[in-house]
Amino acid sequence: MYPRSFADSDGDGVGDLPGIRDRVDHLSWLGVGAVWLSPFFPSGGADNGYDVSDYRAVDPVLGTLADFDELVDELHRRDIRVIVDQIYNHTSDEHPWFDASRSAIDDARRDWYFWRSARPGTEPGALGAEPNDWQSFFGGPAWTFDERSGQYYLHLFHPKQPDLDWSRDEVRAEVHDTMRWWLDRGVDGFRLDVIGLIAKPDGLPDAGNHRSLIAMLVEHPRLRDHLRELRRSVAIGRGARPVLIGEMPGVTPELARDISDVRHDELDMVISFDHVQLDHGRDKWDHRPSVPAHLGRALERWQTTFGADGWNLLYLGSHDQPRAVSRFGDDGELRDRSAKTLATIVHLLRGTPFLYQGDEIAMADFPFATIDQLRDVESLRHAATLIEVGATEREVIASIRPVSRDNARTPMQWDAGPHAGFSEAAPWMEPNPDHSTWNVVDQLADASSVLHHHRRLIRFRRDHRVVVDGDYVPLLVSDEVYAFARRLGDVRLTVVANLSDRAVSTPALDGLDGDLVLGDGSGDEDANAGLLGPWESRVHLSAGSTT
Ligand code: ISL
Repeated sequence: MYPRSFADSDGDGVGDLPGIRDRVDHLSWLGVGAVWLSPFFPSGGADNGYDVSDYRAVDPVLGTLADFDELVDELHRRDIRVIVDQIYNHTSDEHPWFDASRSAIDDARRDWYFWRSARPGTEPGALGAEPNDWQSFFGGPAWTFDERSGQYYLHLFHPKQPDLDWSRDEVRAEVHDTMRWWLDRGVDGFRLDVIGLIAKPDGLPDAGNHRSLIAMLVEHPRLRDHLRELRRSVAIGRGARPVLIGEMPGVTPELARDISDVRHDELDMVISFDHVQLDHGRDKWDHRPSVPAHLGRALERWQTTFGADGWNLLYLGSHDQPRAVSRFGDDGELRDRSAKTLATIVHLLRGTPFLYQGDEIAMADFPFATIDQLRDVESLRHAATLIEVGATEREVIASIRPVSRDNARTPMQWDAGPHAGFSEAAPWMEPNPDHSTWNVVDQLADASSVLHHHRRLIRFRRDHRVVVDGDYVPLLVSDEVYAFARRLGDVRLTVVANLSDRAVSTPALDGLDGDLVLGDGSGDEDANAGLLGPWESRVHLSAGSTT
């Protein structure tokens, strides 16, 4: 969850930790096993908390450490585990380590970060004088010139997010220490922000382009050494093994499988990106509306590459992605159905499903119309770049709307009332006007809602070992249909999903004669067994002696 957008307890328009505590019933009713909290630490404010200025404190806007402890207790009382986000590829430029580092060339912390002089033969600070050709994720060079010391520092993200040098022993020791400190406070695991980017090749060679840069970093062998060392050092002397989830843009299914293979002692799960980049052209702004069949193919590729090894992390939405129902489904007429079918797939594949806040009620993309409705640094930087080359506001919005991270960050839609029940005051981002019909209260009252469907899926997983332990059996990926089975002993679970807005004939597949255990509530399955309605999905279980 994204704490700023989940629930506001003190009426300042920004979500906070006590707000989450007040809503723990929702999580517990739904049946979630763990929550991953996006950053709530003091920060430089450039990237909504992903630029940390103090790793061992709470941003006063979001609460206090006492609020955090209370939240952890409350979640633990409901058997919900707590995963905190840890951001160590970079700090904020306002972190005391960076203050020290930039204070003088001979400061003891100078080499905790990457400082380099201008390319030989160039004028320091001039265009093209950056030490190498690396580009930042948010656009523009990944280097910023520091007038005072006459050198550049590296930032793969915003200039206010300087990269830490993980080859320094002291840096890694600080990271391990801080993670142990959070474990001592009672957390159960970590989500490691862009951990795939921490190992920088010696000499920082040119990369050619952004894709090659990412590949060069994520494939760097030293990354795996860092991960093993981190696992050993944070887990040492503890009974329970903290879960480690690493975010890795550019990761291949083969690498993710190996890194998440328990025998290698690196990470438990890897956040991957293939399936959320299907609608990217040259880059994310070069948007190619997604073809649902491609989603089936991408998921299938990951499932079959993993086979029985490693462990997949399954997700369709996050705080960095547009809304799943808008991107992969149909947020018009078929919103309810497509959201249910997408959920059915994600919950029943092999791996651990991650559900992003609001997706449980099929929250959709925001109808952005003006630039001042945007908040995200990435969207705003892109808008500025377009305006510089003469784009109109309408053109800017058209480019940003289907892909902006802002889509995921609008306030959680609790009810149809003012501010969607998120806050008593005007929220930091405008709530989606559709909260009048798409909200938690209304869906709670309707047993056929998307919300109830998610709850049934979560229960189903708890009640049926085949969902957790079963093998993945590929069945069919066509332009409309994605079908797969899970098999454990003589139990077979068969999932068939129509990912299109047209009715199609039900494919002839083994397993469809099993009991229909989960439909999408559309009732089509009774009307015509030979057809799969638009976005309809069915789940059949042929139960043997073990379930
Ligand atoms: O969001 C993206 C593209 O729109 C990704 O490239 C994203 O920047 C990348 O996955 C890294 O994300 C993580 O680190 C960023 C932060 O802005 C994201 O919110 C976070 O999830 C920098 O810390």
